[in-house]
Amino acid sequence: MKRFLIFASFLFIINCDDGDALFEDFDFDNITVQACLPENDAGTRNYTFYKIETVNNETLSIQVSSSEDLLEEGIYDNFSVTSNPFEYRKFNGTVSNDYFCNDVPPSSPNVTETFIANAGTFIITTEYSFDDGDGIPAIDEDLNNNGDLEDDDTDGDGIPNYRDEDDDGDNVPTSQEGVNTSDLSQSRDTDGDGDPDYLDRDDDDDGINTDQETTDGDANPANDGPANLRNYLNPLVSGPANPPIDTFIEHTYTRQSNVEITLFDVTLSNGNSEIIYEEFDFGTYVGNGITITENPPFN
Ligand SMILES: [Ca+2]
Ligand SMILES: [Ca+2]
Ligand SMILES: [Ca+2]
Ligand SMILES: [Ca+2]
Repeated sequence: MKRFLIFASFLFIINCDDGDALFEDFDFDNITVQACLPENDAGTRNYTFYKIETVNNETLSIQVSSSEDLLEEGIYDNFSVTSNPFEYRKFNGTVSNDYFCNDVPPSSPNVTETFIANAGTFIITTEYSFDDGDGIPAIDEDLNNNGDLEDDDTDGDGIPNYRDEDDDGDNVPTSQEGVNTSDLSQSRDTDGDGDPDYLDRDDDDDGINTDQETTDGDANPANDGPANLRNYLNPLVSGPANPPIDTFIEHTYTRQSNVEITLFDVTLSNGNSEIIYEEFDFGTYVGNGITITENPPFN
């Protein structure tokens, strides 16, 4: 039995017994993590997370059984590879993307080498990321620059700016308020008060908030007045809604789950040789975006 103790996630080993390359390179660092997800949303859920290295036809996979929804934000620990198989495989041909998610594995390509973990634990850390579709990177919606995205809520509607599609609550979406995404400081500022329109609830500074500059009874100020100069951008026209507008537009954003898998004290064995990792970063699975809709209370 030969043992290799590995401290990094990159490895090139020659098996001295027969001179063959044990692994072509075992470099999975920049390969996308894919997943077979459970269809049930209760009871035991079975996941397979995997990577396919297409140059040398190698795969890494880990099967996880959990009573919890691993796509929900949280830390899930105390997994053991003895009950959640972690495997390296080498094939004699191209491995298709649906190889792992089929109930019956395809007859080809054939597995030519397998290393199976016989010891080790892993932890799964799931974090959410959001996109409000306003074109502004989340980091640039951290207005007070304190590294906390949750405490920047310009309009006080309970939805922080980084996932608020209408940051100033004037019922004109941020994406339609002249944002210069390559240089935010050059974004449109109609009244020149230093607050860009997307963060200014009274865009023309006529004393009437933009959300109230609607004369046709709907909650959309962007269809009142001539097309080339809407009332909410014209300080000379202020026809406040009567009765006043008392609703915000419906807010939507997408949410993605980022599922990071880290293994510890892992021993991979093919029966003849063992490879030991103190820590192995499997990678992060990024789930499909889920659309979330909110109707924040008007203020
Ligand atoms: Ca908000
Ligand atoms: Ca926003
Ligand atoms: Ca505005
Ligand atoms: Ca106004």
